[in-house]
Amino acid sequence: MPDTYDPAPNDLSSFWMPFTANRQFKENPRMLVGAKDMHYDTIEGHKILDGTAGLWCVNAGHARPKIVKAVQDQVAELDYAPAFQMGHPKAFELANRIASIAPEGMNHVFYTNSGSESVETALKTALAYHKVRGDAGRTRLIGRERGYHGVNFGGISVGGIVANRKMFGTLLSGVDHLPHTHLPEQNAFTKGQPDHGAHLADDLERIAQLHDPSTIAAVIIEPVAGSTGVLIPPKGYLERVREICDKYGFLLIFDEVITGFGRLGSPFAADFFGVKPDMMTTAKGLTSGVIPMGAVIVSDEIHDAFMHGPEHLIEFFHGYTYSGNPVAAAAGLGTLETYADEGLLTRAASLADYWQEKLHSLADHPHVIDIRNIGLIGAVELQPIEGAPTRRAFSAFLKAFERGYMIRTTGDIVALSPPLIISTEQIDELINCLGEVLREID
Ligand code: PXG
Repeated sequence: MPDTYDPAPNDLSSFWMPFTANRQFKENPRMLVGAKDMHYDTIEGHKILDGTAGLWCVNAGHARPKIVKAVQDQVAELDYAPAFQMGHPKAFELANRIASIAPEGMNHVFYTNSGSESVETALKTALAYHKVRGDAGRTRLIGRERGYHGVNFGGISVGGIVANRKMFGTLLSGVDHLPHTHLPEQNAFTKGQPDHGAHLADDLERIAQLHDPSTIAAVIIEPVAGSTGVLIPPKGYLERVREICDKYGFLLIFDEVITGFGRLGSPFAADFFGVKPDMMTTAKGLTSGVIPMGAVIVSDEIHDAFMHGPEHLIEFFHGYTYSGNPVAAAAGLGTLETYADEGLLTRAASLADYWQEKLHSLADHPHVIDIRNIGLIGAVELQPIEGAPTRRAFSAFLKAFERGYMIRTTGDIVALSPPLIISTEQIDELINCLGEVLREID
């Protein structure tokens, strides 16, 4: 480190920030310099209650001792090992542990470094799976309107968030989309899964007939759509999607980047809803956000289909320099151990009723047009200001931050997803703050 190193940056211009209003931020930066358990520390010395688990990832809370120690020890012991044609024990150990909490028959793990890479990996695995089985005509991929599957080309092609797609040309070909499931007229203010909307899954039948079922490789959906503003699957919807996939031989990919690792009160949304996909994409909670890491959890059937041919040959031409990186694997092991020690993968189930009641107490507050919740996820949708969409929610975000609370907004929706260690008193604090902010903003 040079002698002149200054830990407080005094020039913000070089860092082009992701998904950020750069000019506005740099005029008035919100700088975090520390974190412990449920709180961040700002550079000004204020404490901020983390109502969003960072970006839906810090499920174990911040700076948890076992994770910190696992990372510190690992970086000193084995910092990096080549990921191709070489191994190190912790990547195998972590894969076994992931398989042990995954649904039955999903015992294989392909490592990535992010949710976006998990999605690309799952889509490529689906295409290659059909090809190695001699069904190479299955090349189409089906996503869903308002879906978020990261920011790489496959992910934005099957994704359905217009702003994330419209700048980037023609995207992947051979993609179609199911309709989203947001039906505010019928379902507004539903607690948990809405009653109406299972029929929207039948659109997959129409898509199947339109393209011919034998051309479709896979369907990818978020069991609970997060990024778009928390859309909860209507009762019976996921079951119906699974049924249609089975009928025609489509692989079903659950994008569990947000729902994986305890967010709903079970290890995965697949467990929560009792619907088993063929692959699950994960990231975020796998390492509680500490070190970038993702994993695609794959059914035995898919994995085994690749294990043919001469044994000296590479079975799948895919992988990343950092697939199963030792420090990330150690972070994953420390994280899973913390989840197990503290029962965090099921803790949201015991908090869900309390969370739901508190959240829905905001129903009569100004600007609120819908409230949605499931597990430890909540969304409060606000009436947009006419001619200035997103402004109302963004001012709620700024006001909450001033008061010491981190919330997240997308469009005019406030999304909440606190670390799974949150106490009931902290839930009260967070929701009370949001209530006050809603009364205060225009
Ligand atoms: N799939 C899903 C379902 C996600 O939610 C990704 C893929 C991509 O993950 P990476 O690790 O490449 O970012 C995500 C990410 C928000 C928010 O505020 C959501 C995400 C990321 C950042 C912010 O809703 N989801």
